[in-house]
Amino acid sequence: MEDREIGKEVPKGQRFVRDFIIYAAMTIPTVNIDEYRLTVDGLVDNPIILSFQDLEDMVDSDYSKDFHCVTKWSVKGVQWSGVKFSAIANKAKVKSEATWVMFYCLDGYTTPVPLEDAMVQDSILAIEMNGLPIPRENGFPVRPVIPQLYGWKSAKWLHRIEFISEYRDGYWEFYGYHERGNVWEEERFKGSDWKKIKRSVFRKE
Ligand SMILES: Nc1nc2c(c(=O)[nH]1)N[C@H]1C(S)=C(S)[C@@H](COP(=O)(O)O)O[C@H]1N2
Ligand SMILES: [Mo]
Repeated sequence: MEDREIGKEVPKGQRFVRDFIIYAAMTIPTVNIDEYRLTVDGLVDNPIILSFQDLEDMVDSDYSKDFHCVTKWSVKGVQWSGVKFSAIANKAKVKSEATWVMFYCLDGYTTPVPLEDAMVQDSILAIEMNGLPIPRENGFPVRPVIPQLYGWKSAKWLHRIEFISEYRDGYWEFYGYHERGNVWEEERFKGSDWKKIKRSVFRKE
C-alpha cells in the first residue's frame, strides 16, 4: 500500500469530521488491565496468550494516520502506537494454510480481515491513541489498526485473534458490509445487492 500524506488525500466519498464518533454495536465493556489476556490461536504452530504487559514490552510502532469509517466520516491524523501485527503472527508461527484473520472483541463483536492486509508494515495492535492509553469507549486496552481498511475492521476491546483458512462473516459483514473493506478501492458493501441488505437491517431496528 502506498503512503498517503495525512489529510492530503481524501478517499472517495469521505469527509473529515473533528472527532471520532463512538460506535459500539453491542456494549462498552470495562476491562481490568491486570486480568486482560489476548489469545492468538487457530492455524498456528505456537498458540500464545499475551498479557497487556507482554504487549507493552513488544511496542515497535508509532505513527499518525487518517481514520475512515464506512459511513463516510474520517478523522485526520490520529496517532497510534502499538505492536506490529506481523510480529505477533511470527511469534505464533502462523501455518501456511491461514488466509484470513478473525478478530474477537470482549463485547461480542467480530470482524474478519484478509491475512495479507493484516500483515502489512503499518498494521498494528494499538495500545495507545494520541499519546495516551486508548480511552475506554475507543476500545481500551487493545484494538487492531489497519489503515488501508475501513474503521469497522478496527475491532475495539480485542481479546482474541484466530487464524483461519476460509472467510467467515463477522458482525457487520453479516449485514452486507464488504469482506475486505479497502478504503482506496471504496469497498463498502458486498456485491451489488447491498441496498436491499441495508434496508432490511434498518427495518429491524
Ligand atoms: N468491538 C467493537 N469494535 C468496533 C465497533 C463496535 O461496535 N464494536 N465499531 C466499529 C466501527 S463501525 C468503527 S467506524 C470504529 C469506530 O471507532 P470509535 O468508536 O473509536 O470511533 O470502531 C469499530 N470497531
Ligand atoms: Mo464504522
